[in-house]
Amino acid sequence: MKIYKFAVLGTGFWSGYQLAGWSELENVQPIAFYNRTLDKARALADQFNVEHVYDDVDELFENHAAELDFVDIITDVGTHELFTTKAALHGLNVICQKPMSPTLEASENMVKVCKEANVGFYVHENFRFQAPIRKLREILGSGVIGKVFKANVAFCSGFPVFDNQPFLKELDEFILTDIGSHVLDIARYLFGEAESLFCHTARVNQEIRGEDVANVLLRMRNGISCYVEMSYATIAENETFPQTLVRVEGDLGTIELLQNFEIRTTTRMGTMVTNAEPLMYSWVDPAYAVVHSSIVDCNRNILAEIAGTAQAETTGMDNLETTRLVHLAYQSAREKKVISL
Ligand code: 89V
Repeated sequence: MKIYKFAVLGTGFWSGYQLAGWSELENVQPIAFYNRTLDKARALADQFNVEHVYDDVDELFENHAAELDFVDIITDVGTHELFTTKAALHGLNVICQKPMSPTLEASENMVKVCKEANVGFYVHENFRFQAPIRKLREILGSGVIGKVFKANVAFCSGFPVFDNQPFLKELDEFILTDIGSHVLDIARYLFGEAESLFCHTARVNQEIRGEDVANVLLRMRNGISCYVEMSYATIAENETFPQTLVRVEGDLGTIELLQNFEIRTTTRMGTMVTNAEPLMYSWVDPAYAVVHSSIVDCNRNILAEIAGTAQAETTGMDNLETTRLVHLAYQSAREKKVISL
């Protein structure tokens, strides 16, 4: 069995979970870690029995590029383009956390650079791999609710996300890039591509730079009206973090993905209840369960393409469509107008 060797760039809050996710797959092995603070790289390396740590990414590539199959980029978004370019020039496949980069132009350039270097480029877009989202799509695909005419995809929370990820406070563009990348991707995964959008944004929390509320109304190419809402300013009796709730209405019925992974499918015959709980690996933090669990399935899907056994869903090329929605949503909010795609 071939073992696929990889380097991790960035050993912050998310990397431990990403690595735990990789450890669920038997044919991968981390070889080297880079972090701008070497001590942090060493601490994670000790945890995952990795020998080589660097605070100079070029040195890592010089010493290990020949034995690596891919890099997993988990650094802050401002470095994604540079590190992707460096890895591609060393002939390595690239996996990058979302969002790809701060601008659409840089994201397009990352896709181009990897294409020219003939390496695979994948965005670690894991929300569409969540167990309840997969199940919901399966039910939708069965045709039980008939022709869909409208939908709502919602991520509205008051979770103190800045406690674990303080850098999010400093982003000029926050929730559409951070959560919009996920939930707009879910909208595409369930309903296909959009033909137009309109967006409102707001900043409720005055201690952050960017917006923490965004409401995006999409008209999909197949005619579905899809309302995608996101908020980190929502104080509710039932805190749903980090779940995305979905409601889909068709001419024969409605599917609702509710809190606690319950999917209720209602037709004129009655309501069918399906439970779609995520797999609870031992390393999953219960506060992030459904997201952490989906890391494994996203990794498996990307690795299958690197190994040549399947096609990855979240290629850079595919994710450019989600990235475009994020940036057009900002444009719509700024210009107060409907944007055609
Ligand atoms: O997956 C993410 O993008 C994280 C979250 C806190 C939602 O899990 O920001």
